[in-house]
Formats: sequence, structure tokens, C-alpha cells
Amino acid sequence: MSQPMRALRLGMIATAVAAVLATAACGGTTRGSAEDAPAPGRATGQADPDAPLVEGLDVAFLPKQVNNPYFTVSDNGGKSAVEEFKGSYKEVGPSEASASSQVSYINTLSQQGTDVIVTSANDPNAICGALTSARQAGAKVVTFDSDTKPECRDVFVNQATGEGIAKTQVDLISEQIGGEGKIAILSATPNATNQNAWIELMRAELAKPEHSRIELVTVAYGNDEDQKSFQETQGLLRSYPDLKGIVSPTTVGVAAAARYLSTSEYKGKVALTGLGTPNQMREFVKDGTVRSFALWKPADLGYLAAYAGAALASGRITGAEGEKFEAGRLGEYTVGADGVVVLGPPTVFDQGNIDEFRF
Ligand code: RAM
Repeated sequence: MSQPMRALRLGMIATAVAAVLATAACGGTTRGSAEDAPAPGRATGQADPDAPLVEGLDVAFLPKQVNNPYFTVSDNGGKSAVEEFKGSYKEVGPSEASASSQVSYINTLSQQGTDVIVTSANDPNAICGALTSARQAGAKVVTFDSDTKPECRDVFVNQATGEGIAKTQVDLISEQIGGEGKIAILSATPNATNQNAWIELMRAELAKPEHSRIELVTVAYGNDEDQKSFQETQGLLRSYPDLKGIVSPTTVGVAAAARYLSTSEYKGKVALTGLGTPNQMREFVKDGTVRSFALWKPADLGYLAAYAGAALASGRITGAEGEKFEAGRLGEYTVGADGVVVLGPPTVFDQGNIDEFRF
């Protein structure tokens, strides 16, 4: 909603409150209050599944970092959803994925009266204060891709279950190293909620009897920076000359690791898998550096997150378990426990299917 419209709404509420106070002062019946006269299109604590989607919502996407092709694709998916429900879209964000780099952007969006903030959190705690203030100022907050603590947002749109993402990657690396040997993880930033959750779940997966001959020797952090991820890969191979494989659960990390391996003596000898975009990984699958890797459709993730935000801002859902909402061409979704909505299972990409995907 534009600032003048928000001002108008606030004005309407102020008028209603003033009228109530005036009536009360005169000893008349006190009907109506700020709660009873909410701004149109705002959730009132009770979901109304039949409420129309409000038009003209201001929706802002705030990714972990703006110069990451993964977020360019996901945020563009969000943009197409916002166009469908006739809102206005913008993307803002830091160039590096450090813990507190998103705080100032959230404060600015809040001051601008943004209706819906859709963000992938660089840290589960660091942006909580800013998000709480934004929500108090009337914004609905959807996290997608990487969550905050649940109490700091309304809904989290998860790309797939954490267990599914962890199992897929462990199965892929196990298959590629013949079920045996030393592996390392090359992650994003040490604070990333999503990668840290997946790493814990991968450890649990690796602890199962079927993976007892695989040893996870270390976790390195490339901070979702191409150069640092490249150097960390080099470092891993120097420190562990008998390393059999690397799992990199980040699109930035896996692409940088593939680039390093592709021109090194380890090409085709040290396995690499993880989460990557087909466009960034295509050449490395074709030249034999990488056999297979996984991901979901980032555009669908952004699209679903935008629709979740519109459903919240229109009062159709509040983020409570069991509520349902329509997400355009993706159909109906249900809010699960802790306000989590799951997009769907990840896809595995290899020589056989990679050319069917262009993102
Ligand atoms: C990077 C980011 C993002 C993650 C993907 C797989 O682009 O860390 O949060 O979901 O990788």
C-alpha cells in the first residue's frame, strides 16, 4: 500500500478512535474501537478464508544477498506473483550475506509502510528486532528459504522438508563415492539458518547404519562468496588428501567448488554434490566434474512466498496451523505447525535431465 493510502487508513482509524472516545465521554454506548475498525485488508487475528485478495499491496523481497543468481530467480518468481495480484514489487538487499546486513533494509521498508516483507534470513536472531518493529508498524513478514526464529515472522515458506533435503544430499554423495570414505561439507555462512539445519540433519542421516563407512571430516564455510568458496575447496583438498567427496548445500559454494575441481587433478576423482542451479552447474555436469546434484524451483519458492504474504495482508490467513490459501498457478497450500508452508520435494539433476531446466 502506498504511503498516502496507509496514512489515509491510519487517519480513518484515528477518526474512529476519536469518535469512540467522544461518545464514551458523553456517557453514550461505546461501540467500536481501533480493533473493531481495522484498516481494510488487514488481518484482525481471525482468518477469513473468503476475504478478497487486497489489490495495491507493497511487497518487498529482501534476499540474503542481491548478487546471487539463486535469489535473482526466486525473487523474480515473487515478482510475477505480485503482478498477478496487482501489487507493487521491489527487491532490496545487501551484497554480502553477513548476519546483520539486512537490518537497515528492514528498518527502511518499515518506515516506507511496506505491507509485506519477504525475506531469506542470514541469521535466525539478528533481524528479529527489526522484523518485530516492522510487524508492529503493520507489515506482514514472510520468511522464505532461510527462517528466523518463528516468533519473528508470520509464515515461513520452506523449499522442502529439511529431512528431505538432507537425505537427498547424503544419498547422492554416498552413491557417488561407493558408500565409503571421507567427505567434507562446504557450507554458506556459519550463521545461515537453512544450511545449519540441513547440516545437522545430514549428520543425523550419516549416523544411520547404512552410512557407517562414510566419515564427515569437517565443515568449511565459503560465506556464499564465490572466491572464498573456491579457496576453501582448495584448502579442503590440501588438508585431506584422501578426501572422497564434498557436499555443498549452497548454490554459490557448489558452483565455486565445481569450478575449482574442473581444472584440478581431482576432477572425476573427488565427488561433488549439493544444492545448485542447473544454469550454474550445467558445464560441470557435461564435463564430468559433477555427476548429480539437487534443488527445488527457486522461482516457485518466491512465487509461493509472495502469495503467502498477500494472503496474510488480506486477512485470509494469520499463520495458524491448518489455514489454507490459494497460490495462483501452484494451487492450494496449507499452513503447517509453527507457521511453515512447504513448497514440495527437491529435484535431482544429472546428464539425463539437466537440459530440461533453464534457471
Ligand atoms: C544459496 C543460499 C540459499 C540456499 C541455496 C541452496 O543460494 O545460501 O539460501 O537455499 O544456496
